[in-house]
Amino acid sequence: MTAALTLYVDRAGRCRWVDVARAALRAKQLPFSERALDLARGEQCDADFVARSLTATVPALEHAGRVITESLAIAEYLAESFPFPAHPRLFPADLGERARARQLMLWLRSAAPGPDALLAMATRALGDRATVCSSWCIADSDLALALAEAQAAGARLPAPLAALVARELGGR
Ligand SMILES: N[C@@H](CCC(=O)N[C@@H](CS)C(=O)NCC(=O)O)C(=O)O
Repeated sequence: MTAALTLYVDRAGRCRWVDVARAALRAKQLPFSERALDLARGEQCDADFVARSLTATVPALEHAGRVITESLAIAEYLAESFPFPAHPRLFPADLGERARARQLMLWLRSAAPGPDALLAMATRALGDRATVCSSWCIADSDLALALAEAQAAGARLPAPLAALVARELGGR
């Protein structure tokens, strides 16, 4: 039997990184429960959560006695713990494409790009495709969530980028 998966989320539902972790769990078709922390009230600073999470941030994934934070680390943990073919892939099988997905996800986190840089990179990343790599991977959800945030802040998305957002987040 699979150990329970618990995702710690922000109660306000405003954390894009939580959305990435949730998208990864859903893409892997794994049952999971959520525990909401009220960040405004500092529940992430609870001593037990700090000790177990190390970073005192959400998302945090609890599984088999481990607590993993950082949405990219959570996606990689899920990819390795629940591998293809028993579970759908989160990252491409091809080495170069896998590096491309990680490259894009790391850039979104480290560069924290403004709207102009984000839209320009996203346009280059898609080229004439609908996805960042040759088929869907978690970087598509990650990019769509970044674009949706920019759109909500007033950015106008070119049609291919709007289509990515609609496809990835349409059901929300
Ligand atoms: N790079 C992290 C970012 C996580 C993060 O910044 N989480 C915020 C909420 S969106 C948080 O937990 N903040 C709590 C705090 O700053 O005290 C990831 O990808 O998961």
